[in-house]
Amino acid sequence: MLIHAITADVTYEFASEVRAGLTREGQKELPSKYLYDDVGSALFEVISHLPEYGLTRADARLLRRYADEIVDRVAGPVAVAELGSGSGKKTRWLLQALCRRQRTSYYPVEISRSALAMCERELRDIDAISILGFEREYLDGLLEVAARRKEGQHLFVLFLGSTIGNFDRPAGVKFLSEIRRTLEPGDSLLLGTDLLKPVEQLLRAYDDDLGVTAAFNLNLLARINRELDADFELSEFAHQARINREARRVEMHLVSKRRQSVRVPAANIVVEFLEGESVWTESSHKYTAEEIFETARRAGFRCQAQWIDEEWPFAENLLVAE
Ligand code: AVJ
Repeated sequence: MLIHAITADVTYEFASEVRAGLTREGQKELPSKYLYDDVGSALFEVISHLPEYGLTRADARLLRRYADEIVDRVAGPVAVAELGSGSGKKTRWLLQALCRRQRTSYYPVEISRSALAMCERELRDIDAISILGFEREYLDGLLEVAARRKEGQHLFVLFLGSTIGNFDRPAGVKFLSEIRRTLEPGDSLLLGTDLLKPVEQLLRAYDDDLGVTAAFNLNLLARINRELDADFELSEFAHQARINREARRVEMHLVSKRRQSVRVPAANIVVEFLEGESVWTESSHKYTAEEIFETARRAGFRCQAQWIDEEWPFAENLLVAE
């Protein structure tokens, strides 16, 4: 009964956000968090293995190579909270380094139940770890973790994989400030950020030859069909990656191949598309290594150290709450 009530509530929220995004004046939009249902999370996992998409491997390489150095700079003893843990694979190196130093509580916070389950399975063999997952939005989950903080314990928050890139720059600062508000001075945040790179490389990374990113993007329409009873004709929409130079980001769009109308009964709308009109589904902002210092400062942190991958420009930034 309770589970049913929660599910109904989540569907209602999805329906109202779809309604708001598809009926807005001008550019139609859908929130990128809805890309990650079970199918979408599995497709992203595949994307992270594609030759064109080096981001996840760069992140993992840095964590593996510098785990001890990173952990040495974090004030202890700590409890670890990870926002958007995904499969948890790359977090292993950090947790192992920490667990050599102390017994460690690890709290992954994830909206995807299947990702959370995968993460718990992936990491439970580490010595001296205890894992408690929260199926929550990031800030709600972080508040729950903070409420469990023990006397004298610091929090070490992980926000990896350049998920921050989904926010535009002002919203990114706001989000980091909200994290900062739940922390105490001296607590740490490890922030992974993908760095600016040549346009060609970025376009390939978000429009791979195999079409996995296209499937990842189109799955959002398939999900609306599944969960909201809509009648999107997937073959009538095309995946597109666009560079927005002023905003220094890659955008994913779904472009209508013709003039068409689509019914979304559970959102109580009929949506009209012109030929060539798009729905904007995700942004991936790219940073310079230098701008992270200012971004951190504006959110109440100090960037204490930075590690950069040379093969695929990507930075791990260790921020300390001031
Ligand atoms: C998981 C948000 C970091 O923006 O690069 C990958 C998601 N979208 N390919 C990104 C994504 C298309 C990814 N993040």
